[in-house]
Amino acid sequence: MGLSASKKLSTGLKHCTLWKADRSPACRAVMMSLDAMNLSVTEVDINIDKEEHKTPQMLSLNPLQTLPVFKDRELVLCDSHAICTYLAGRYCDSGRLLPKDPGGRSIVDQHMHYNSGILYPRFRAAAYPILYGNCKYLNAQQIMDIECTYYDLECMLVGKCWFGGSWATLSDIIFASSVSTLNILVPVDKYKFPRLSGWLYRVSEELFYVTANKKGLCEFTKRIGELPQVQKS
Ligand SMILES: N[C@@H](CCC(=O)N[C@@H](CS)C(=O)NCC(=O)O)C(=O)O
Repeated sequence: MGLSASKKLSTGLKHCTLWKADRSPACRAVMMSLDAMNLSVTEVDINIDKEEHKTPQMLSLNPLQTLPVFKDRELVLCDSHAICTYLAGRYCDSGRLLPKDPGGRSIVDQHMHYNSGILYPRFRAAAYPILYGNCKYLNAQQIMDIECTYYDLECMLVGKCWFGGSWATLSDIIFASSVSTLNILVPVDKYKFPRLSGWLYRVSEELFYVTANKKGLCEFTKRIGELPQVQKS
């Protein structure tokens, strides 16, 4: 990687607050976006296991009882994709993470819809029964559904190193949070999915991944690992 894994001096947005839990992939997407844009906000850690996301204060911000929650003065946003695009549009001039041209922008939107509509629900279906129920393993259907998404992503990467094109954009950040987490449940097979596995390696070398994804991913892995061995059948 070459660069130090410590955070660079960032632009502080003192009027912005992020309520988050590091083990949540949706929260890590926002945290990586902030680091990639070299922005910092007030961060409040919420313990999901203690149901701190369901307190009256949190419910008044987000009745959906999910994290992340982001506040910029009067504006409250409760979806990681919306938060990431808001931050890029409002506080990042370069257009590098979120292209300014409508075509490039809609490619990122397309990836976000895929993440929100396909990838995340499959993560939830596989992980929640283990995290919050008595389930101790993934069933064959859950594994197949996750591998189908790996296949989709493998196809999206034909002829490309990054999902958006020549460099990492918000598409890669959003997918990095989901795929690195799914990879704990169903490892990305480098023979079946060589492009996806190469991309996961490449994105894991990015500074934003090191500073904002690794710790929470370890927490998630530990939480899953506290349970008896996850069986793949
Ligand atoms: N579409 C939402 C999903 C948010 C979501 O479901 N967050 C999870 C954590 S990854 C959550 O807060 N779950 C609450 C719970 O586990 O009770 C987003 O991208 O922000």
